[in-house]
Amino acid sequence: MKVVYKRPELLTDAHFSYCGGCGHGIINKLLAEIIEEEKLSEKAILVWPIGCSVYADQNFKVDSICALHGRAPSVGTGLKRALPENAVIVYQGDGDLVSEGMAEIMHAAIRGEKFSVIFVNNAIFGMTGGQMAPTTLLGQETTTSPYGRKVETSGYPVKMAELISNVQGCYFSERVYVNNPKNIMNAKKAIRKAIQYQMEGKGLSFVEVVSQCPTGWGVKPLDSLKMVETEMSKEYPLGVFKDMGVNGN
Ligand SMILES: Cc1ncc(C[n+]2csc(CCOP(=O)(O)OP(=O)(O)O)c2C)c(N)n1
Ligand code: SF4
Repeated sequence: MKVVYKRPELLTDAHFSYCGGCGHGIINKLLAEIIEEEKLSEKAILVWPIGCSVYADQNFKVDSICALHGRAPSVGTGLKRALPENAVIVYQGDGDLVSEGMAEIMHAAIRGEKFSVIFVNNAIFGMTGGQMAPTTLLGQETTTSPYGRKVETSGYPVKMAELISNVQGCYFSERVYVNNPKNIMNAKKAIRKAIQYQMEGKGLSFVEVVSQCPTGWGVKPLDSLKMVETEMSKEYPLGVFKDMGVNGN
């Protein structure tokens, strides 16, 4: 019988600790597939954040390290500078990257550090109980914005993929979704490209993955998939915001 799908060998037998319907599990699986297909199993070093994905190091049979909240880009910087032949992949949630660690990621881009970032934007602090993040949508109800996020008190949602694309040291920035098969395939292409650019010695490569968090959003998993199109896409459109490999912009 022809095998059309199998679990990536790079994944352990450990069960993912994510809630049912969470986007993190899909992104983890894509990452495992790409590392395997690009034959980087011996070279990949994953830098995990603080957040729901913190236990993912139990899922991957590759070298990894967990950084303090928001500090993954600084850990990635040290690793990549010390081990330039390795593939350093920094994985961060939106609370971690935008709230706690905005300075770290921006300065890593400003310095043109040569690692890849997978930025998982679910518009909420997932692990700690669904509090408002800098990426929370206007009007979105969270445990710390029970009447909806307001501009007057909390400002505007941060569009990281656009913002970082304006930094000279950023080589590649794209936003993708993981809410249906077509978008998942495109997400895989973007993450693969980011890692390939790193292996070619280019500057920072950044992929923002808009990810469903049914638990934090207080909806059923299927409805969370729809909300990516109906709610998240208005603030966070799909797009390639910078690709120096294609047009040098
Ligand atoms: C310095 C510091 N501040 C706060 C916390 C508490 N904390 C742990 S996880 C987390 C939220 C993570 O949210 P996000 O990065 O969006 O990831 P998600 O859980 O949604 O995947 C917070 C605030 C911490 N561990 N360290
Ligand atoms: S709280 Fe949200 S981000 Fe965390 S595992 Fe559950 S669905 Fe995923």
